[in-house]
Amino acid sequence: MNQRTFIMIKPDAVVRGLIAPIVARFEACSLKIERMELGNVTREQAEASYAEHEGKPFYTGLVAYITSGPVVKMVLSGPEAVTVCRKLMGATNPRDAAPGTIRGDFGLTLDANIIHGSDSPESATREIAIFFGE
Ligand code: D4T
Repeated sequence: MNQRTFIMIKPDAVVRGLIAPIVARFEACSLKIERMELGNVTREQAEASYAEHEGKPFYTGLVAYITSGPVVKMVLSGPEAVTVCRKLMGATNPRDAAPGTIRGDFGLTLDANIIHGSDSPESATREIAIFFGE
């Protein structure tokens, strides 16, 4: 089934000059780039997208980190795009992520784990609304 998903290349990856190699991974899998934009995440967007983590010990740091510098926001589409992108990204904690995945190859720590991708089609719809106003 054709799906859309929301992907964000996080501030640590942008600072380290990893935009091109990360985007290349998605293009290599024939995912279509529908939208792509470099910019900052506002505090309101960060709080809306991480609402499920509010109150957890890492929440404050998470919001501070995601608003700390430019990110690349993308909408990608293709067959089973949500699952395909999650597989390409690898496990949330880069230390658990398999070699060959984006986090496995480029990630260092859980609190700066390179990339975000929607975990379901419903999350994708919600996140695309938050970050692209669609
Ligand atoms: P995101 O949302 O960034 O794609 O990550 P995941 O969907 O893979 O994982 P998540 O929602 O469980 O975590 C969101 C974000 O919080 C950071 N984090 C997570 C952290 O700093 N400490 C923690 O203990 C956990 C569980 C990493 C990703």
